[in-house]
Amino acid sequence: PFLTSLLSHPTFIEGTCWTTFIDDTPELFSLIGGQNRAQKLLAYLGDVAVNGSSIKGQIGEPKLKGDIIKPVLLDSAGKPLDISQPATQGWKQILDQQGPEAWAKAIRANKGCLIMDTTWRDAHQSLLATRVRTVDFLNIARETSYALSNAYSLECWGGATFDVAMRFLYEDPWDRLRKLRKAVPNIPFQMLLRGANGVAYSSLPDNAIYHFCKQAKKNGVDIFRVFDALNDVDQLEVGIKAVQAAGGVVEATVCYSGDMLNPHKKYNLEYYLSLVDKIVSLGTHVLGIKDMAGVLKPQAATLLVGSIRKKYPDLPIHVHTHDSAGTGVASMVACAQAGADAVDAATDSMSGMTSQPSIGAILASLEGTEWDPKLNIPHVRALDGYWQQLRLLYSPFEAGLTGPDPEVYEHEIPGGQLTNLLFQATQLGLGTQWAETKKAYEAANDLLGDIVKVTPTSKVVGDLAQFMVSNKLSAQDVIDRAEQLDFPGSVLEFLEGLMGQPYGGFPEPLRSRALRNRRKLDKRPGLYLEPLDLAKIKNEIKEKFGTATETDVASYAMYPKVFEDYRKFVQKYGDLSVLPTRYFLARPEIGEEFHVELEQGKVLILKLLAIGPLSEQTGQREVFYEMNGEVRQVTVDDNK
Ligand code: 3PY
Ligand code: ZN
Repeated sequence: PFLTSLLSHPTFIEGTCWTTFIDDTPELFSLIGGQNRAQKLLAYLGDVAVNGSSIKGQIGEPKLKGDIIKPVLLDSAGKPLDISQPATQGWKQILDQQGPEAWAKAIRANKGCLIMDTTWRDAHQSLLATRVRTVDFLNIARETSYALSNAYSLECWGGATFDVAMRFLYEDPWDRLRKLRKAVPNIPFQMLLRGANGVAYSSLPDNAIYHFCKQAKKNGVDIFRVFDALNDVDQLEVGIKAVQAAGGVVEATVCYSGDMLNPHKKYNLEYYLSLVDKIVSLGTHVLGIKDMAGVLKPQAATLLVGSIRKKYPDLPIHVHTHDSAGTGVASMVACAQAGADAVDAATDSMSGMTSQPSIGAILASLEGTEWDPKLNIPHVRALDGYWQQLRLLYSPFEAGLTGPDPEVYEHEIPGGQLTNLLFQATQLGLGTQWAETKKAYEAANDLLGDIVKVTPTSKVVGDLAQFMVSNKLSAQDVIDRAEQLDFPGSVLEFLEGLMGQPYGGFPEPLRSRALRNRRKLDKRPGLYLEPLDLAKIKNEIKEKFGTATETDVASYAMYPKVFEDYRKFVQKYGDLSVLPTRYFLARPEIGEEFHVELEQGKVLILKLLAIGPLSEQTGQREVFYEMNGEVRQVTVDDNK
């Protein structure tokens, strides 16, 4: 019967699958570390069958059980569009042909307000714990290249996606970038770079940032949104210079915090305008405004963008927001009207709340006006048909947000962190914990001097808030007992100066009391860090794992331990990025058939046949899979 099902299978009939058994044709398999790739995959599948998924943060199984139905884009005559090849025309072509300066001029000269789509980066970082996998972007990449062909950019890399890919998804972020680049050659790719912190949580030696940006550009990133979590210009400068050296588009960014309209708040229009002056003098192609918490109210947006536009008529402006309070669409429309050249949005079913505002709502609001982003609305909607299903596929990572949170104007928690903290509070099962955490976050921010909060400084405030809640400490307790308290590491790093200098200085006496004998940096930390020996790192990786590329070196420089753990995982289970998400996260039903395309044209047809009884002696079980018609068996430790 196995053979019959194989022979009648459409991929077999079309000749796209392997027709010979794996053991007979080992040369067809990529050999990694001497082991058969298919056998490694089975080891993973067997483990999931016995023990369930071990992906951190996963609660339960995907709600989506059936196949994902891909949308069909129609042409103006209502016929399916030929998308056998990716689209070839977009802003990327102008960038490649004319270079960053001319491209920025063309963006500024463009009539209308363009859209950056964040679905592939910030939207899933903010809603689904950054867990969306490469295979699920690739499956919609070609349609995306058409539907968003006039987009300013696709944000698809950087931020938390870099370490989460390795840490929790067992994927190489560079491999993701290369594959996506190939699949979408026409839309500029954008990444989020945390200035002198790269994609890490505190500063790295400058040469690591330069090396990283060079590799990012080489492997497919076009536009680098560079920010510093304290708006520290010295820290920002490191990122800006590194992107300039790599030949990328610099989108140096002002992080918006507080409420500019409130005269009692720390960050006012004057503060932002003087920051913009400094950023412009460092040489940026585009000015980014990053409202990471979603606190930029429409009136503030009009004032801020309008004032910058007046002062810098030729400077392209690109605005980012989160929809946490529900004002995202109104704010982005206000930005467009005040002279922004591009604003951020996410596909409808991955938008709203802690994510970006809905692309459909923004398009509807601007349609037919002088700010029209000129995207094909039916195509954009069709894409969302895919993401509706994906949202259900990733349901195990939903944080359980139920609606907008106007309290964000007080606590100012960035979108991605809000979801995270809510998730953790819910996990603890304490009904009051969430409200308490938000209040503590506000108090912690005040204690630290009302700082700009975005990765990594938002983590500092979050860690201090959780520390206060779990130790039942008031703000006054923290100050009074600072010399005795065992503060979270991130708080001490911030106070030491390892994340740069906050506007208005460090809080005293808290800083001195908490640091005790630790040093106090008053200049950017990179000045105190020895350059990394990148050649030595490469050799070490090679010695340990057999191969080492420049992008491996860049990963190692950012996250040495995470990178090593990831490579060890791959040695054991192979590259799992090709495994469909449903089977990555949960075991199939007995007898359910599914396919894994190891490489183009190399398809494994798999079926879980049985899970054997627990051996009392070994604590193991045998798992039986049918693979391309042959029964295969793996022995798995039962960890339950
Ligand atoms: C990140 O740094 O990952 C962010 O998304 C900041 O907003
Ligand atoms: Zn964001």
